[in-house]
Amino acid sequence: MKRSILSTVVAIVTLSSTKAFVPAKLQRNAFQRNAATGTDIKVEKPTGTSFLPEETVERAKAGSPIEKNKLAKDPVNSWIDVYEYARKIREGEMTWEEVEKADLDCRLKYVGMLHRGKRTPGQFMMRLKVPNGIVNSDQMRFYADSVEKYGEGGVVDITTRANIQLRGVKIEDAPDIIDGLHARNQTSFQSALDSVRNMVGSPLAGIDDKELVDTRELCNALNDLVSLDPVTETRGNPQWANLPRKFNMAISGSRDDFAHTHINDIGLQPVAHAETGEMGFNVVLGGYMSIKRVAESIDSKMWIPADRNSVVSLCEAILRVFRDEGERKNRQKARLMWLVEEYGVDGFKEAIIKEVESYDRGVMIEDSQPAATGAFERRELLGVQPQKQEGLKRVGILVPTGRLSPVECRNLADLADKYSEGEIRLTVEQNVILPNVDEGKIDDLLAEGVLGGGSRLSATPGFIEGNVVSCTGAQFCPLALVETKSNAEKMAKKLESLVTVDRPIRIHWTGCPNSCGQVQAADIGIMGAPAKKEVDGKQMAVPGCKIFVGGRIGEDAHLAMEPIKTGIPLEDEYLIPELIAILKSEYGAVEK
Ligand code: SRM
Ligand code: SF4
Repeated sequence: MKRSILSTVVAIVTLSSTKAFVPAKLQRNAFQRNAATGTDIKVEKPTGTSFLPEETVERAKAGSPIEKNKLAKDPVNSWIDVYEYARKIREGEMTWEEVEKADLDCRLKYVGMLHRGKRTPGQFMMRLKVPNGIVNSDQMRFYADSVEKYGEGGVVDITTRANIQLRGVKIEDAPDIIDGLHARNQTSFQSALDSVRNMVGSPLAGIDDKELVDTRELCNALNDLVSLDPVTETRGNPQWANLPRKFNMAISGSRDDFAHTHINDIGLQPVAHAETGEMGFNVVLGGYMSIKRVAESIDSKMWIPADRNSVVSLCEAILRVFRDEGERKNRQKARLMWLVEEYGVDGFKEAIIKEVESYDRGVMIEDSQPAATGAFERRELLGVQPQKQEGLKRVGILVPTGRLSPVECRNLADLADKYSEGEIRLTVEQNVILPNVDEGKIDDLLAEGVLGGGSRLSATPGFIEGNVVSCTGAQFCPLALVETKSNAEKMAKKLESLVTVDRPIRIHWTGCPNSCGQVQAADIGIMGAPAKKEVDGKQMAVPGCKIFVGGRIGEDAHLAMEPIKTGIPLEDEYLIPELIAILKSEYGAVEK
């Protein structure tokens, strides 16, 4: 097993950092043009492929079309190409249609830019990295300023990985947005395609009276591991720029598991060591959702202490093995779970221990530890809730389906400046939390016009409306079978008016079987699917859905693998009665 040459450098960078929580260092632009040598990024950074062992490159050569694209021109080139394309388009030397097709559809994803060619030709979704889902008011206003010029399609989405996506972006504008993000300590680099995705942590980190681990520093450290070049200290880390597939990591900070560790490739679940009492993490592996397979994470039989060195080393080791040994031909079998199964859990554990030992950083991996027992109730994120700090509260605000207009972004930024020292936390439920609100100012906050009246944002939503999650759907996503966000928001309002429930009911929508909206984890999951209905005596194909019931999250997580209904037309007349019947039979709803 070959070790990458940068491992040692990364070790020095990660080990030398302080233990206290510090935000990732201010990032300089990854694109620093070398005046002497022109614009070839290869003189600035090695390629992603240069880190792969020969054997892996050979497999990639015979691999999927995406592997061949990555070999034909290394994805790290996109970090510079986007500037070149933008300049040429701005100067009238070319149009976006003339951008090399493999760049347009594939490599620009390494800048976080996904061409929405099917729905809005020439415009892109730009996905960011927001480690631990923490943003500030200045960043929120920057998002609004960046998309406003694109009119109706210029919106900002909070994603199911507590992340931000900017919509409508044109190539010629991308450099300014990327530079603006980097100046604000954020990036869009390595947020899509075969990259490590946004680091999910606890949205209550540092403010939680039941916290076991503060996930902020760990999420920042892992974000830096995968997307900060340890040599140039600029964004974009070639070492992890050619993975076999997407890779998800999540760190839970409490027994609530707000980070959803069970549906991530690596999930860290906080558990104290049974003998020493030291706080650490049980490591679960391989959770994912896709068209072909949906898998809950499995116990890796590993426990590590909850310190930065241990967490970074373990994740680096798993990533290294995954990068070099993962499947390169069949993308449906390339997620981590398949590699773990190939090794067997014990064999994989052995390989990871050996890899971590080779780093020589003094990290000890132990057997997984018994999880805490005793009653524990998963807590609420919406509304006014206690914090560990006396006199302060956290206030969870519903952002219906995670969609924010530029005006709503600015409204949130203003609220944050007024009540939470500019800080805004994003959740995987696509909502926000204002932390550290002075108890004495809660009434003022709740009385703010932007949280009431006709506003979409609310700190006191109903149990159904407040818990809707939705993927992007047909408005922008080329893979969608149906429209989701507008249907989800409308349908939740309707249900709220028709039934009473006595607890939050999580209804998730997803436009296709990729399940970005995580329908298998929902109380009720609605997945876009074909359906038929009778029109003038004839069966007509219409947009429809499958319905999943009974997914669970938290300590007792469980995925609902099979739909209980299929082929339901996505219209009130058909869907509402089905949902009301499920709400009544499974969740004790009473019709109004
Ligand atoms: Fe996803 C592909 C949107 C979370 C599983 N996902 C896509 C693409 C990129 C498809 C495309 O080319 O357009 C979608 C972009 C649409 C757009 O314009 O926004 C897309 N996924 C999303 C987001 C935005 C949904 C949302 O509205 O919140 C989420 C972005 C997260 C982020 O910030 O990085 C998103 N996607 C997820 C999740 C949930 C999670 O991570 O907890 C999953 C299931 C978990 C998983 O990955 O195992 C998920 N997305 C997929 C898959 C299936 C993966 C597989 O192994 O096959 C695809 C298709 C693929 O990768 O080939 C996909
Ligand atoms: Fe697009 Fe399907 Fe993901 Fe929804 S679930 S965002 S439709 S890929």
